[in-house]
Amino acid sequence: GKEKWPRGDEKAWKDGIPHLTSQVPEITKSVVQHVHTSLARQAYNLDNIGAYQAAALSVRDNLLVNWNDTQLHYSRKTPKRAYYLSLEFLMGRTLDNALLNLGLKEKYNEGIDKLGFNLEDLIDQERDAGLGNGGLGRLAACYLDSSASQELPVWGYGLRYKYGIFQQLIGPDGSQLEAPDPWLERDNPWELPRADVTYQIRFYGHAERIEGMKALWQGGQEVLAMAYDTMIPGYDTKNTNNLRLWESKPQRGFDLQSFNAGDYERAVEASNSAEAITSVLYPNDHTTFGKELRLKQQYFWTAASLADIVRRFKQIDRPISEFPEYVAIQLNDTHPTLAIPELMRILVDEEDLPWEKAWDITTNTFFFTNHTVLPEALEKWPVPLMQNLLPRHMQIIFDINLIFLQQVEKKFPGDKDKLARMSLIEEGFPQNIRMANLACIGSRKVNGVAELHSELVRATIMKDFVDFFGVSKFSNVTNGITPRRWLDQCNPGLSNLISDTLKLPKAEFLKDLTKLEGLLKFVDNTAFQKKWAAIKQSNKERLAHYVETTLGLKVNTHAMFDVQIKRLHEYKRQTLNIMGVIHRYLTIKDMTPAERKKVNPKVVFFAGKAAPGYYIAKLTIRLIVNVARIINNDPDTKDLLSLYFLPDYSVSLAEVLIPASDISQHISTAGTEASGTSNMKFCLNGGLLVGTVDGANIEIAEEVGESNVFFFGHLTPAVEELRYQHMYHPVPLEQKCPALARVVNEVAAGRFGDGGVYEPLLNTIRQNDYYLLTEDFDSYIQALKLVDEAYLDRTEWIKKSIRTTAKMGKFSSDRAIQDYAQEYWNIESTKV
Ligand code: 4GP
Repeated sequence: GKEKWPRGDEKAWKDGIPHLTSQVPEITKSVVQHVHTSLARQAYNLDNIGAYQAAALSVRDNLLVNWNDTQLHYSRKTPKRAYYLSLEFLMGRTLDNALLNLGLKEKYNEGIDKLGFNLEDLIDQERDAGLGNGGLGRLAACYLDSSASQELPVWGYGLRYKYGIFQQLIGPDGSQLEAPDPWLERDNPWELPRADVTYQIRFYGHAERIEGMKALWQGGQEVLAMAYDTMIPGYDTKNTNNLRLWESKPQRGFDLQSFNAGDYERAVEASNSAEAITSVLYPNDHTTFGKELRLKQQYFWTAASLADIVRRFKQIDRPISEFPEYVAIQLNDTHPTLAIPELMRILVDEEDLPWEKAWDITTNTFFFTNHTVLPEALEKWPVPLMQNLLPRHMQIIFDINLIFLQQVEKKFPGDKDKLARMSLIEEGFPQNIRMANLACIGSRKVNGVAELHSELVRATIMKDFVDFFGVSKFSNVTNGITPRRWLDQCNPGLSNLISDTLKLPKAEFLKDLTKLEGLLKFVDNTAFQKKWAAIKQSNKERLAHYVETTLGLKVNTHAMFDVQIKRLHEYKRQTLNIMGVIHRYLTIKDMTPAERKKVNPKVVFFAGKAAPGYYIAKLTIRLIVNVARIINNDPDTKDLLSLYFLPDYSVSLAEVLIPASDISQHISTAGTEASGTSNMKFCLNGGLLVGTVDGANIEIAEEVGESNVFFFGHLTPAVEELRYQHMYHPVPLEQKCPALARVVNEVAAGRFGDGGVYEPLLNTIRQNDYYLLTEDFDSYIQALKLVDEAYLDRTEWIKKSIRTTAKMGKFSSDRAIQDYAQEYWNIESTKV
């Protein structure tokens, strides 16, 4: 039926609604207006930063038109919605991506040009939104892009950290130094503060049982959560979703009572502690810390998000029992697991539901993704800490556990060990809460992020739960990446060439990446090969230009570019790579001039941050930087081998590095890298993969064919036995792997500066060798030799490169999100 106009003169309202500014004169007008009004400046005193801000505000107006329509559409249609809860969203820059998704890049280019600025320069003014550590956070960002692009009603929920991932500097001795990342220092045009969307979040206090399973939680401290919304535009659609980030604030700015009592300092302190909750992103990945502030972050965020989700559900006026028919919540790792007891608290204590009914709703609402099987990453919280900070949740967790263990006992009578392993509580001093166990039993489905990883999840950390629940609860969704950012935006030359060659508008393959297969027909076309190679070359030059302007170093763009970029971690084995570089250096040094003439010149790039407290990882950076200093200045070798550590790795830097690679390295010890996503990005951009048989490398090889990847190293099933051997039957390094021994000895002897400094790092190889460098080094060197040989036949190489790109369709995050939408969330797209 016809809806009633809500208030006032309908025409006055309708006339005032902004529309898209899609023509150049409108665009220039809107930018100029923002210069004058929002920035209070004029043409006379406008620099690139100001021009960026005005352009961003103008683009934001466009996003808002779509965003408003989308939100209205969703509230009218009331489709089932999915919510992606993630402590990290590593978004990178927004302006370029927004223009691309809106289809307005060319028009803005023209408009900005007319105003005497250059759009690419303005794009470079933007600071990355670095609200994440690595893979897990960037995956969340890709999933938001894919959800919006496929017109799926999905919102993200996270925290608005005042300081994102730290800035990495390299000190005079080559070590990593950390500086804060004040990314909000300038105004952030992409966020909408919503002072009207706030919730009170309680900490501490006491919980009293009232009747049955119900309790009353009172007292303690209350903190305010305020929403900031970020628009997530879909590509080639009006649908524009939302990412809602919470900021913590003191209840009333000041504790009025202490303030009036003259205790000014205490009042300020209270406000400090409330604000501290969302002040910094924890810079560790793959480890847990047990810090109270981190637990506060987790509860603050899940409680605010759930309050918001429940409020939205209530607007549609359906009985609470239908909650799972309207709401699906994806838990991105165990960080948001407190959402499970929090929903129980809401349902039992506030909605008055019986426990069983509440548990039924809860376990039909949540879905849980695991991102790593590394034991040090399995989240545990001390019971006393939880008891003190969240007394009611501790009760609920104990209750869930009691009921659950009774069921386990019924199914496996007398199996005390099983009971102990499956319990939510790990015995000890203190006792700990096992968050992965809680996430598993509170969720409808559990998934890993690549085939091998999901198998390992079933076979190791979730084994008992597979026995109990049956295997169908545990499945796989292989990760994906958005082709909008990771092809079209970072590599426009390649995207244009593909479009011209396939005679398809870009939207065709950017929305259905399997269309890239059409390129296979052109593999043998020499004209096409030439164009393909020319684009790679210009991307190498773009990277060289970046290195020259930031580090003042000249890069040989005629060499092969070999790239490893990711968080520094022992399991990712950057150490294997740097040892390989040193090996290559020593080998070239040993050669006669005639032999050297045959060497394939190579440039090796590293980038990545180490957790500030991760000593061995930081030492690896220091070694890389100091090796670079020696070999880049050695006249015998410098034309044949050079090495760069690019500081302060970020999404934006990845966008320059990835399209420039000839090969990239993904060389984790088999069974340790859950998936990897940069492997997909490199291959999509025609870089070949050097890697171990691990994570998504395996599925990439399945798609592109093993002849187009360079695999090496032991396989997962061998790893455990090898580690056992290293523990109990150690063989000296000299015997085990003479080639690596030589490299280690050169480092220890001080060839790259004070060798003593690196002893702790070298000892990880000489002793235990948990990550099995000595086992894989020879086959690694062999693989790199095959790379050199293959590179000699440039035409064959280009063909490999084309074939690789052509077969990357599977790795679009659109495919991954469709999997989640259909197999997990049961949501449908709804076009605005
Ligand atoms: C990462 C995994 O290490 C990586 O293999 C995977 O591609 C990524 O998640 C996305 O699923 N894990 C983390 C983490 O970033 O903190 O556990």
